[in-house]
Amino acid sequence: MSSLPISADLIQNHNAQRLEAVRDEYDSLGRSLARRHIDIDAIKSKAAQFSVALPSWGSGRGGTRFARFPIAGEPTNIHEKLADCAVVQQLSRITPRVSTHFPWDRVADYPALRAEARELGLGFDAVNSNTFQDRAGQAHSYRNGSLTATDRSARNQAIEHNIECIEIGRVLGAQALTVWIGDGSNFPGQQHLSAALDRYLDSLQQIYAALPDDWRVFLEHKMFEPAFYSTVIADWGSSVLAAQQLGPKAKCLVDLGHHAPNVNIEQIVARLHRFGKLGGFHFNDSKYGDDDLDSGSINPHQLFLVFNELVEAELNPLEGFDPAYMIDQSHNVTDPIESMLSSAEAIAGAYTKALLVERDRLHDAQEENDVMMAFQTLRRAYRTDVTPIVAMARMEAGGALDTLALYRYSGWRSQKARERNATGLGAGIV
Ligand code: LRH
Ligand code: MN
Repeated sequence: MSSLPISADLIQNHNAQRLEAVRDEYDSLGRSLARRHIDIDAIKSKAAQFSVALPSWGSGRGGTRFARFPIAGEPTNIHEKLADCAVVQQLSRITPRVSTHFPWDRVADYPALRAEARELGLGFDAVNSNTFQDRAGQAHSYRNGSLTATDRSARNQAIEHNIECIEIGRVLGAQALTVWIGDGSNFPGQQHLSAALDRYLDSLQQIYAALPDDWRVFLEHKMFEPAFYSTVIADWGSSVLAAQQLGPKAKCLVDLGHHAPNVNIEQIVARLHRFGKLGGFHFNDSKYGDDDLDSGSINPHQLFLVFNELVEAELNPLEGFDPAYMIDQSHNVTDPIESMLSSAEAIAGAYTKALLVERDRLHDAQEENDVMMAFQTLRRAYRTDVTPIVAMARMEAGGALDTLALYRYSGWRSQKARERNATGLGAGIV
């Protein structure tokens, strides 16, 4: 008896009703791509190897500082979060790992949690530490910073928490720690900008020293929020210099929402790859600030251009090139499972479009400064609807041809609304 959340028969019947139409669209796209000397089956097998991790914190409703509006049947603990992530994996087949966050996902028995996840067809990606909130009974507050606090006791407490996250991650089978801190200032003069960075480097050196040999630490930069005048690791420049100073196991994580509007993020990706420091991604989308909206929902072209650089990087891999793909979103107005299904498909779609770029034609046009040919070569790939390729790869991996339709047909959320406790009103990201 499978302990997977959705019955295999339901998926099979669903696909049987839709396969002929998808097969027809796939074959027609295949003929069109063949005229571009592109083998659709080869693209499909590459797309089938793609995967992106889900954020445990994204399986519940998110909120803003103003409010959080819960939905009936949303998960209330890591066990229910894993079950919902298993629904996304079972239908999409491209989200086999969950990125956890501590102490939000704290349990008493981590070996049991690992076994529970395995039963659900899930593994664990990078663990996230949290020194941007104080917890009940905490000895030292992070109100004046954590890893960069002037108060050594607060710094040591934050360092110990990160080392504890590594220990938990080892038990869960993770191989990376993501460190994002909100440390910074709200007033000019409030913080000694260089001394704060020195304290950051000193703290990260101690966390780095606790990393197992096969682990990496991802430094996540962010321009602002919760600090609104200066942030210690505000941009990729500060992050890459810190990672270079720390050592080979330190890499940079690019959260798409952590940049000023219109920043050329795809060029940051190319730069971090060039210096061997491209560690991973937090995929989401935004229009103004760190909006944590669904990936590809606002600026799908940017997502495509980021993957265009990643495919270039795959073709020119540097030692250790193995970026961790993870989603980091706040689902404030949708059913989180529907947003994660839609976002995972948008991300896989952006990667698949980037695989369709005729690289030789592009590189030749770039060398010959044939601007319009270079642009049109990229645009032709972006304009291609790759839905049949991503759907066929998903179906062949045991997933659903129309994930949203099957999820709604499954009645999962209403069933969970009957079983699970209600979560309280409140505000904030989780
Ligand atoms: C900070 C951030 C970070 C997470 C948090 C949930 O904005 O992107 O990656 O720890 O969101
Ligand atoms: Mn993030």
